Order: sequence, then C-alpha cells, then structure tokens
Amino acid sequence: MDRLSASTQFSGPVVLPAYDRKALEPGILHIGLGAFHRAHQAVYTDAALTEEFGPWGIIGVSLRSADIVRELNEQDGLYSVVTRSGAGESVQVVGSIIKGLAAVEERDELLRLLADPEIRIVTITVTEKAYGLDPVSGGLDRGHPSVKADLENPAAPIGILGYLVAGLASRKNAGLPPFTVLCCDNLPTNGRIVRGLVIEMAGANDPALATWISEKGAFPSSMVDRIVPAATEESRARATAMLGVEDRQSLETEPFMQWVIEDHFISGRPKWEAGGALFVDDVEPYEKMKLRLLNGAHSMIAYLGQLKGLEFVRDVMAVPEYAQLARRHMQAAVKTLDPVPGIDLKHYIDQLIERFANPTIAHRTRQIAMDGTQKLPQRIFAGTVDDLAAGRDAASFAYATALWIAYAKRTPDIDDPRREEVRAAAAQASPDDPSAPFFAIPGLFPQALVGNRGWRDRVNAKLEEIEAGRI
Ligand code: CS2
Repeated sequence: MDRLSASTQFSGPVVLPAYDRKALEPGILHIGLGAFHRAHQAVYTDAALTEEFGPWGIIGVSLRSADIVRELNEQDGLYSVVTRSGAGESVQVVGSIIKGLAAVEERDELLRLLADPEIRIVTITVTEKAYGLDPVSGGLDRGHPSVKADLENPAAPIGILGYLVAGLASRKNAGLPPFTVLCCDNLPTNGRIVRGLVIEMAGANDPALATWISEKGAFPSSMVDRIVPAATEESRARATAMLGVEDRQSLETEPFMQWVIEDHFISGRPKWEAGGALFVDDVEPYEKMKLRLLNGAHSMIAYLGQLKGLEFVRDVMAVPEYAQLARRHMQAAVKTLDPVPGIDLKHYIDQLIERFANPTIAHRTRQIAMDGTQKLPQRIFAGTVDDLAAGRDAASFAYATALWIAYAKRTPDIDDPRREEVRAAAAQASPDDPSAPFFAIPGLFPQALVGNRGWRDRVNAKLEEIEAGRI
C-alpha cells in the first residue's frame, strides 16, 4: 500500500490542509515531537494557518527518537489525526509541521535553527521529568543527567534547558531578540518555572546572558488539554483504512481540546484563536483547574486501574463504583480552586466524566501511572495542602495518595525517574506506619503534609483498606 505523502490523492471524507503548504515558511520550532504535540499545538497551528496564513510552519524536534522523525519526513511531514467518540469519527490530515529533526543526529542544525531569526517561537512538550527541576529547592537539579551534561558542556547540549540556553546565547551574540519560549507541559505556572530554570542554567556559565534573558525573554505560561493515547497497531490500521494510504504517524484522540495561553510573545504568533485557543492575562486558575481536576482524577483512575487489573481508563469508568470515586475526588478537589473566568466548574467535571468514559479511546492506565513522583505534587499534594488549610479533612486526597503507594509497593519495575528511591521506600514500608518511607523521599511531599500526623494516618488507613481489598 502507498504511504501518505504530499502527492496523495484522497477520495473519502478527509479534512486536508486548506492552505498552500509549499508556501509555508518555518516560524516555530517545537521540541518534543510526541503524540500530544501532533494532536494539539500542531492542530491549532493548522487552524491558524487556514484562517490567517503566515510564516508559522513548525519544525518538529525529537530530542531522543530518530524513528519518529524519519517516518514523518518520509511522509513529507504529513500525518493524520482521527477524532473518535461514541457519536462517530472523523479524520484530518495535519499540514502545519514542515519537517522533523532528530537532535541526536542533527545537533548542529538544531543549534543553527535556534539562532535563526526566522524562528520566533519555541514550543515545548518534553514531559515533567525532562526539565531537571529540583523538588527540594524548586531550582535546577544539578544532578539531573542532562542538566549536569549541559552545564559541563554548554556548546554541545543534549537536554531541553541546554538547547534553550545555547540558542538564546547565539541570539544575544548576534544582536537578535530572543525567541518566545512556550512551555506546553503539565506543570503549574509552567512558563515561570522554565524561565527560572533557563536563567539559572545560563547564569551558571554566563551571568550576562542570564541578565539578558531575564530582561528580554518571554516565557508565557499555557494550559494544554487533549487526551491523546500512544498510537497502537490497531489505531494505525484504522487510520490507514480511513485514508486509503498507510500512515505510520497517525494518532487517535477525543473531540475535546483546550489551550489557554498568556498573550506575551516577543515577535508575533499564529492566530491560534482560530482553533479555539483562549488568550488570557493569567493562566494560573486554568492550570490549577486542569491539574487538580483532570490530571488528579486521571492519576487516581490510573492507579486504581493498575491495582484492579483494568487496562484502560474507560474500563475503570465502566465500573460505576469507580466512576463515582473519580467524581467524588473532583468534587473535593474543586473546593480548593478559585473561580475560573468563563468556566462553569460543575459542567467541567461532568465533561471530564464523559471524556474519561469515551468508549472509543483506549488510554492505558499504565501510561498515566508512570512518573508519579513528577506528577503527584501538582495533581494531588498541592490540593491536599489547600484542603487541609481550609479546615477540611482531604480524605479523598489521602485515598489518591494511598493508591499510588499501594501501586508503588506492588510494582517493582515502576516506571519513574526516582524509581530507586520509590523502590527503597516500598521495601522499607513497615506495618505500623507503611507510608512513612514515602513521606521521607526528599521534596516529594510538601512539608505541611510531612508534618501532619492526622492526614498521614488517613493515608495509612486508606492504604490498609486498599491492600485488604476493601476498595
Ligand atoms: C495524563 C495526561 O499521562 C498523563 O499523566 O494525565 O497526559 C492527560 O491525558 C493530558 O494532560 C490531557 O490533557
């Protein structure tokens, strides 16, 4: 069968790029060419180019995998996004990515592009663990493998921060303005965090560069949302059947998508509003809402699913008792939020229950369960602190925490960058205070929780119930 490419002639109802791809010039460098970016920011950019064409093509960089880049380039940067729900399915070919680039094979080209004035925005989806954020200090973790390497050898970076610093240094030396850095990972105040880390890394070798970045740089925060499971053979086969050609980079996702962005760009931006993006002065209430309601419940569902042998989120949601637990957690978490402009939070929760239950989306609980130490602080623990401070008992948060601990104890091959510490905690857990070694992992839990005996007892009580099979 033929492969998807710029010369494919489609027959079925396929939505195609409605602009002249040959005239598309690059303006965005995206780092982290995974499924999420391709089903989210690239789709918004496609909509923006359709409504207001401009030099906003994307060069998609993968920091680790060269395969994804090769496959995408074999298809002239094209791939399909299949949107599925109980109401039906549709397929769109996305044209906003001009080409892919593998950092491990083309470091010099990547450094050249970062210094190229054509590139005005660098967007990022590299997952929480890639930044090298020290959970204790809140600054740079100098022991993080790529942070360490990039501090020692700034001219030949391997990590996200090293590349950003090297690119910004070239711009400064060339008398150019910085590129805007737009973080799209699930971290609270993500722009502010990345700004702090970039400035700290720059300052370690070049204080003048750090000053320049802090004066001239722009790091708007953004909240991103769309459920995009990793592609499977089955999902690729479905796309191929819909397209009539083979697409090795196809993705399946839900109809829902959301992007809320602080409108602070140095040298312009695409008209992402065309795809429904919302521009606001302060993205924090939206981020908190999404992290504590969507991602918090998602993690809870994932650990529950893993403990109960349920492979997909939809399987967990198909058990009424578990769907009720997810809803109850969101009803508890919502009390820790401030009002979110333009959002009816009750409706948002109803929508989440429906999204999680989408019978056509196969989102593995195992995928969401990974990297708990990187996810739980903003998804569960921050809300716990606020709930307790408001005089409530944070019981649902204790339950979510106990689910992770039970999962960690039962999963020796746990997928987590702090795996050794988590395994050691699991091995040390004693019957009288089984969560204690987890609370002792440096920087994982906020001090307000480490010092709260009452809440820790609640975690232990929940853990006992879970391990006895009572929930
Ligand atoms: C998920 C997220 O894998 C995970 O941890 O909770 O990737 C989630 O699907 C997205 O944030 C939805 O926008």
